[in-house]
Amino acid sequence: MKYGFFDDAALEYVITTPKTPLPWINYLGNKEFFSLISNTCGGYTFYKDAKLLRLTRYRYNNVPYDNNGKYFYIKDNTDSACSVVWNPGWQPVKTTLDQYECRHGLGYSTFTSSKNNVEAKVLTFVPMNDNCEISKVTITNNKETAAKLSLFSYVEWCLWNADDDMKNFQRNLSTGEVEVTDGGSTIYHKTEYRERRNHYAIYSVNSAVDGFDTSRDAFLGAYNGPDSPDVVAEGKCTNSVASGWSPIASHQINIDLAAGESKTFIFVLGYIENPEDDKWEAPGVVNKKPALKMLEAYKTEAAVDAALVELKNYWKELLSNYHISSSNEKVDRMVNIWNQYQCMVTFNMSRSASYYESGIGRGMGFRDSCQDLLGFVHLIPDRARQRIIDIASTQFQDGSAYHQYQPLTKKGNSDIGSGFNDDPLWLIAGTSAYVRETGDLSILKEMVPFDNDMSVAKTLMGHLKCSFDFTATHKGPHGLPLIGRADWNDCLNLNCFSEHPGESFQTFGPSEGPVAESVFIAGMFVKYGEEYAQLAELLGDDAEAKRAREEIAKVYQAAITAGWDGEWFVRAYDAYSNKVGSKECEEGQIYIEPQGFCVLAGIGVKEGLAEKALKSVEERLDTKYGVMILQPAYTKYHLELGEVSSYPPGYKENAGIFCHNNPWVSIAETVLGHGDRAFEIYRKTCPAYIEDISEIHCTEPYVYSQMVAGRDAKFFGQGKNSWLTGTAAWTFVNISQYILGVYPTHNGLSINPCVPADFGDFEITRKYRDAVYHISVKQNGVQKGIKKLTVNGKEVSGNVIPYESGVKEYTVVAEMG
Ligand code: BGC
Ligand code: IFM
Repeated sequence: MKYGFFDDAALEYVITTPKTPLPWINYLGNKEFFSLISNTCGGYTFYKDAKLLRLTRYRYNNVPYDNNGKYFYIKDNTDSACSVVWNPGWQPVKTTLDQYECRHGLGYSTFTSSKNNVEAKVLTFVPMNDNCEISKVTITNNKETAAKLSLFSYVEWCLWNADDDMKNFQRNLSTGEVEVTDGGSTIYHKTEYRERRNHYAIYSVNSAVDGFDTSRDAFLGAYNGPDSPDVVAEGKCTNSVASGWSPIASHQINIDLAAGESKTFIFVLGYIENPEDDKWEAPGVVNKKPALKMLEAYKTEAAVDAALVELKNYWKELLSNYHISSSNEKVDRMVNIWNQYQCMVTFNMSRSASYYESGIGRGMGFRDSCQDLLGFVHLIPDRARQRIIDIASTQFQDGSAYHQYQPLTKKGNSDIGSGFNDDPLWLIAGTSAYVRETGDLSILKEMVPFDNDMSVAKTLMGHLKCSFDFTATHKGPHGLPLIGRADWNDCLNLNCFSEHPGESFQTFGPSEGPVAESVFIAGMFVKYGEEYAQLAELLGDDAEAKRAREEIAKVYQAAITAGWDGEWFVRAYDAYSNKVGSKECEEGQIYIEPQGFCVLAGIGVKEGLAEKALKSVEERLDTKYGVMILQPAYTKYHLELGEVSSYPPGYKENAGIFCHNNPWVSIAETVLGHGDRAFEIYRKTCPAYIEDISEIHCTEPYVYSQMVAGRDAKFFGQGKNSWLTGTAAWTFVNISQYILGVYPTHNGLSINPCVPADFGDFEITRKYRDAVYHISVKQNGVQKGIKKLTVNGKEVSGNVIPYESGVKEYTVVAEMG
């Protein structure tokens, strides 16, 4: 069952009922000011950092799930006998609407609804160049007679630090301050201004108002929620000026409309950082000059419309960096629009703010953001460059790293600390992708601090060496990399030995520390170690490249011996040196991660192990909704394995379908030339392909979710944690670089598709460095292999289009065969 449809021409997903199985959200904002908005107008807003600079409040994990937003209420007083209150997004009043449509576009959302022949259109977006969210609200009277209406706006301020707002609200109940000007048209949220932080927020409308409210209790009534505000029921605001408690901003505008008449209002919710240090207009009165400048810019419909055009053009230009035209509508839709869009959202959010991540827990993940880079580096290489430097700045001198950092401060989060032993290698992955994309070797020579301390800086290449050496020097008894607290699988906590009552770790392993080892990190080391060696060569350091390859060879050997279980790769060795993910185990005999990652790294291909490993995946882990992370699911808690066994079977890391590592297996299949199978794996988790089962999948049909419940779960096929997942980047890498086969190398684009036999011919336009490539692939019913490659009319040998500086257009014809 579907709850909407894709409008590809408009680059939008159209939701036709507010009652989707879960909130279906969109993200507004491209630079520093962001909002989340659901299909019922729920969501919240922040500047740069969802924890530290939150403008509006949200109540997570509440009932209903999607429960506080930036709402507009329409009260129809035309006929007192049937006076009705409704919202264009249906929530929070939930009056049944005569018409409802929500369109989520790229960085904007629109709502078109009507009730009793009154229509409301709300367009909401964050413009490219200002820290504000604009809502353009148009009300039309489609009745045959005049209409008498009142429009109320509503936002609830969060008093900036969302963590404090939840945990130390006794303080907040006294700190909230507002200021109201222009008869109520502009409301200032100036809490904290007093503390010389020099920032404030505004909510303003470009028209005279009939009143306002800034006290939540006055607006809602002390015993009501946003679904039944007293003020709206009464039709009369109270002009309340909040002092402490819970400040809000609400405007009342009474609107008389003749039959057929429309009126438009522009609301601006903005963030201001006063450039003139702590300038008060008068004691306690905010300096409003910057706010007024912002409001002036969006006063007219023409200005708002122009800002929307600018936003749409930005996205069109961005997405034109990789464009496919094939006979497969769903692939085109995901590649050209939604997958790349989701990659950009993960660039902005990492794992911080979604409807499932509160914005106060996780910030920017070291591992996560490095992987996200793989999906957006071709879109915004300059910003990717800065991101790499920011991430590397949170690394420690021994190569390990803070697992997360805060977007506002860019400092490592010491509550979470370090110890995830895959982290260092992801820095190589991200940097190598950037250098392959741009050819910019200068980044490798940039001086980058350790733990943000410039007195201990090294070049970025020096950081990568620390990353490489961290793994090379942290190996266990089988010659495999130590796992530390966990590797990519956060829940595989194999060093839980100290919790064994009466058992000493020393009984089992070397006295200096834990011995749990990861075959997955071995796969990473082989893959990204080689990428490190290539970077060393590019810098002319052949000796370092040679040394690196010697180290890689040792780990390769360990992976195909101690890391091989007979039919598939072992997942790990626990702290007692017992195998994890082996036929010897009672539960959790096979894990997906080492199968995908080792094979994509090329491990076991020439030895014939890779084929076997992927066959085992197909036989043991595959389902109609994707490949599960492990089987058989853990049915009981294993202290020696940790959190992985804490989930009920079929959920999350315990045998869920973790969408993130499905592309690893798909890529691995392309390494072996299996186009049909690679695409089958791609298709099973691809949102556009599962739109039809939205009632089962539940999450948004235009983006990937972190996890789909596995076969053992009660709700097999149900998605969870949509949007902020490395799945976005990895699937884009998979489809664009491996299945469609346009892969950036250091020397130029390589063309080597691996597609299903019946995929058909296709064309790709790809911007790369300063040129545009028009690539036409004649598939000839073949899954993999190029028999002829012609570039600008000349045949070239091999797969790589030699990059020639100065050539701006390349016309490429690739004949498979
Ligand atoms: C996993 C969660 C887990 C958490 C632990 C996350 O990455 O997805 O399931 O609870 O890590 O830190
Ligand atoms: O690898 C992690 C990621 O960093 C956060 N989400 C879950 C993944 C698997 O545990």
